[in-house]
Amino acid sequence: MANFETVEVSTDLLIVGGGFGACGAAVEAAYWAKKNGLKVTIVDKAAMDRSGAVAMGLSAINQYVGVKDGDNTVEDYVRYVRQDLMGISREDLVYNIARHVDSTVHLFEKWGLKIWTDEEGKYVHEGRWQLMINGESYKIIIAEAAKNALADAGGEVYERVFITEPLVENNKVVGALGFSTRENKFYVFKAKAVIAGMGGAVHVFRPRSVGEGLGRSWYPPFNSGSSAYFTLRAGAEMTCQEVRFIPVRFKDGYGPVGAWFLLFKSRAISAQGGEYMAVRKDELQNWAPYGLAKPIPANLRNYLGMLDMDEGLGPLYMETSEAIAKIAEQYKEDPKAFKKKMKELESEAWEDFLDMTISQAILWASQNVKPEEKHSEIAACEPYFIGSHSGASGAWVSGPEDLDTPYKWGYANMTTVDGLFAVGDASGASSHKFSSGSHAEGRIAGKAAIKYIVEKGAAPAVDMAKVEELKARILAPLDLYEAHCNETTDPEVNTNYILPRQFMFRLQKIMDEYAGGVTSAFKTSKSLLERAMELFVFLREDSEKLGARDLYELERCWENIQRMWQGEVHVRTILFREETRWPGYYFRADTPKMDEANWHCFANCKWDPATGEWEMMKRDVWNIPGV
Ligand code: SFD
Ligand code: AMP
Repeated sequence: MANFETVEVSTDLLIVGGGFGACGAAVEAAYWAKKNGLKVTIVDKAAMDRSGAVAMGLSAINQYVGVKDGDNTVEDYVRYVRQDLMGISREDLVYNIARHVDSTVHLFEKWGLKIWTDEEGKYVHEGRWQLMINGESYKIIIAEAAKNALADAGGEVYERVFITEPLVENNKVVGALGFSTRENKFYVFKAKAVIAGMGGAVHVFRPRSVGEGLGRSWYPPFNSGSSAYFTLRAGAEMTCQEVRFIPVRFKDGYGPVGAWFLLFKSRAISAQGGEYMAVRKDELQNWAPYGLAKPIPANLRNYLGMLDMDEGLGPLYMETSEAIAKIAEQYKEDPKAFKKKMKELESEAWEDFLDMTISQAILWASQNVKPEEKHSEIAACEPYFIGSHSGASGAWVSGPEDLDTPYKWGYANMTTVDGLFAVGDASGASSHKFSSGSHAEGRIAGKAAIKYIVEKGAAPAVDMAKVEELKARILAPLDLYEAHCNETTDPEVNTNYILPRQFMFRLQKIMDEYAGGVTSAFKTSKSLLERAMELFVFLREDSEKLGARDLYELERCWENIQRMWQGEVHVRTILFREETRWPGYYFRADTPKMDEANWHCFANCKWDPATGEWEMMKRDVWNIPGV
């Protein structure tokens, strides 16, 4: 076996991941841990200052309810999420996050984040729920607060340690395993409770950009399905694994559209000039009641544009110049004021990208796009798994303790595995939490996890013989490569191992062609999905033959195994749900309609670590009474 030192770390609470959910968990858990003499440890595969989805920054905070200003109520937010997810959401979780999210945003401001304000000092809204920010350094600010809180409570931070397996004994989590991405060190974290916050997944589906553009995607290439893998392998029940997210974005640079649609009130049109949201309004009747209420769900907005593309009416364009001209029109009488407004709008347009998707600004510059003069192409991205945005996949977690919810078996945000909590993209059916809501959810889980440790936290009984076995399995790709690399002249071609890049291409081909990716126009069917399952048998078999040339490739191997699990659970769940509920995310051509009578429910599943068997199940949707 490759020679790796084993490093054992004992802690009370272990937080795996260092993104928005994890940072929220760290801040809150550190506070309660200090009061109770407990230790909190956080582990990120990257450097927390720039890790996860917000690495490049963001230009808006997408969840702010505005309770103190009387703008909205928490119940309004519950209705909004219900509507956007076509009726399928865990309203207890959405409610819990919504009632805490404003205080999280106020903390962000206190920690130094610049939220735009108007002349009266009020927050500038992008839309009803979104606030504009100067967010290039958003992640640094949030990570700094988490690190400060941990330092104050005597906690520990591990960066560049990649978490692979959960450690579970008798359905109780006792820690996690990982390895350093810089040195030959294998980590055994022993903990009384674990919070999973390792984001969502990208590159499960073949991305639009391949070859030299591989890695340019909307979702950050480094979130690889670790949360889904970790919770599934722990034996946790999962939910909404069929609900992928496909954002519409400025094409190829993946710049955000929210500011254009909501702040600038821009239209999107086909190459023929038709505004698909208006031209195809009648189609929305087929998706009643959700298609007929406002705002029209994100997937249905996508779907109307996709119908144009299917009919060969593409490309689709964002009418940026028209939108800018309309806003500036009111200053027309005063040439000086007009010029000033145009300059202001132009700079806002560029800042929107520079704050969060710099490559889109570079693409605009390289293609001579001036948004005030010329419209810009938009397109549906490849599918991603991001339960905190407008997707919903994640673990099935216990509801808030003080709410009369039917989904309650323990502490808030605890999965069905004792002591294992999930936040952000790792926790399912509570979409539209975004950066701020993920942080708020992290705070909720951080507090609950410490309570769990105080009340029930037993010393973790880690079976070191099992750890040794897992260590050998985790490091196996290095050994396999070493044993066979001299058998061929090109190390990329070998009958005894497969390198992670080729393995990823195989996974992506299956997902793209059979599970409704870009090249199959997001359409799939029972037969296609069943064929995907047949191909998965071979893929799973070959995952045991992954080879790694170095530490980086070892990480790539495990990232792709995690992607494979995310892909498989996705295929299984679309197969299970025999209807089409989220056209615009995926379309099951053999069951093309929404079936409220049979499928107004959650599609949940579970993998049994003892037997390796999968179980699929329906769970009822509960609406908060009176909401
Ligand atoms: O508008 C391991 N999001 C937006 N939210 C907003 O509030 N405003 C916006 O402007 C947003 N936009 C946006 C957004 C996301 C993306 C990808 C883009 C644009 C391009 C959503 C939020 O970013 C998202 O909701 C939160 O970040 C979710 O938080 P969390 O904690 O669930 O995930 P994370 O922040 O990505 O962090 C993941 C962490 O896990 C680490 N990690 N660590 C150890 N071992 C492993 N194996 C690991 N695997 C991953 C990561 O390093 C990271 O620290 S808009 O354009 O849509
Ligand atoms: P985006 O940049 O697309 O992620 O959007 C940012 C926020 O605005 C998210 O909360 C979206 O759900 C929302 N949003 C984007 N476009 C629209 C639209 N056309 N109508 C309603 N909400 C939107």
